[in-house]
Amino acid sequence: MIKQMDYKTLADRFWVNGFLHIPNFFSKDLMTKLNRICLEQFGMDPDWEHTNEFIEKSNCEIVPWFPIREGVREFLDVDQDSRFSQLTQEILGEGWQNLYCMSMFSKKGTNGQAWHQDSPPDDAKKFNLNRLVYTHSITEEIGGQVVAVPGSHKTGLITKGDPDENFDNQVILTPKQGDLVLLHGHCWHRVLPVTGAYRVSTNFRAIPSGTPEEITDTAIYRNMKYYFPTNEVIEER
Ligand SMILES: O=C(O)CCC(=O)C(=O)O
Ligand SMILES: [Fe+2]
Repeated sequence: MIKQMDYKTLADRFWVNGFLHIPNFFSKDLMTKLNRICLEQFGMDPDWEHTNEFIEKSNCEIVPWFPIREGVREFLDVDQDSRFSQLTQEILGEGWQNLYCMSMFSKKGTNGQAWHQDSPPDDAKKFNLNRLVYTHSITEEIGGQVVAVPGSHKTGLITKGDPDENFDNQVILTPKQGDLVLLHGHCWHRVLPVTGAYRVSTNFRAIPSGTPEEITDTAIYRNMKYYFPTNEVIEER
């Protein structure tokens, strides 16, 4: 059980770095159940949903699925977990909202995702919070580690440059089954290539009060801005 004071400490740590990795937040039983549901949905070789242009430019080779939208109630056990909500409230404040729950599948031999921000950092108060739940362990063999730059949620637009550059101050996270990773949408982040059989992560995205629901329609990469509703590169960088 996390104590009230601990939520405050965790939220403070989140706000310093723009991300926070909490081991063993959810039970292995629940995670194993959700992972099985994801694998039943995706299989091992799902079709791409994105355009070739997007995949080439963003190195983003994931297939998304929205289980709660599809009525898969098992995912509500995460969504409605009171510790999960309390921690979110401590980070985002009164009036925060769920945005959507998105599971992401990557096949063996895919590139992961290049450096990006999930939403435009024009206004520091308007952003998405990624609440990433790992239903299976990420390991060295599987690949797909999450990489983030501490403090980059406070520095505005991600710099132009090599989509997969190694930064001296980057931090590599290797979440295990049941771990929770909280990641500010303006914090620079990427996912390393997937070398094992497959990789699944599930993002329970949330927004603070005053943030429009369309905030994640536009994502920023080091080489482009991309607009998902029309699958268009809206700016080359
Ligand atoms: O799958 C992950 O670990 C991170 C994916 C990501 O970049 C995101 O959900 O915004
Ligand atoms: Fe992201």
